[in-house]
Amino acid sequence: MKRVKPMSISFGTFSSRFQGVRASSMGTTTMFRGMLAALFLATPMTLLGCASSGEGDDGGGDDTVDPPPMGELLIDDLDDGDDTIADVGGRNGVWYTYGDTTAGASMEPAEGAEFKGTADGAGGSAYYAKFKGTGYKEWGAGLAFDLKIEGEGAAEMKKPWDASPYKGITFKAKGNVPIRVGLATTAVLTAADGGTCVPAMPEMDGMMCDDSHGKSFTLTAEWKTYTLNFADARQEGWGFPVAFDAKTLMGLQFNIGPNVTWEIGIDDVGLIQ
Ligand SMILES: [Ca+2]
Repeated sequence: MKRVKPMSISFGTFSSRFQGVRASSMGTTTMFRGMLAALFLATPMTLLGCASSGEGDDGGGDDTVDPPPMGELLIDDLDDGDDTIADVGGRNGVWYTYGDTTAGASMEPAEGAEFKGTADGAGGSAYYAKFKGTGYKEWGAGLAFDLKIEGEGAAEMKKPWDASPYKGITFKAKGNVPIRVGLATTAVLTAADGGTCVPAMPEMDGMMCDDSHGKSFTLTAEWKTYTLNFADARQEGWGFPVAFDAKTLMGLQFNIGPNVTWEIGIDDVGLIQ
């Protein structure tokens, strides 16, 4: 509880909570709420904007809608409307949402509810992942999916998926707030989430774990294609520092900061070579 979160981070979501399979793990971390609230109040929007520049991120101003990732590169285009990512390349995880414990806060899809795609996706496609909410004041909320699940029922386990043959990820997005896209790996996740991170203080539920590598993106009202190269993914800096290891990718997170009313859309998530 002595660590100091640096102010130079790009987007201060502590929401890198990677919940259990099908969002069954509700043990939300609530520490640092005051610290994080203060951080967000102190984080100027200009910083958020600057954090998303460079190397073709933010779509590069291209207004056209790119085709969805094809073949083995497709992680999910949502177009089957269900909560499972595309059954390609041994990937079979599910979409879910999570948020902090602020009383009165709400989001849709609700935490713990089965995720469903929303009609009218990017590029005229059938469905996309719509995520909206309001009232979260601690660290915010997130939309995420696991990449690989083995076993069923009580034996379900999240497993790493080897993304090292690829350069990064791509996705289409629109929305009214910045998001931080996190690449959760085993080194930052606790055992409860399929990882190897050991909390500094076990009674504090994940302290200094869950600081996923990632990057912030500023969205617009129109669908745009964004990319996140693995080489550009950074931890926010408040957790145990670890090297990014694409061999142990567990899932992707689309995180929303606190104190915003948001509505975002995600579609056509894939890998880039
Ligand atoms: Ca779609």
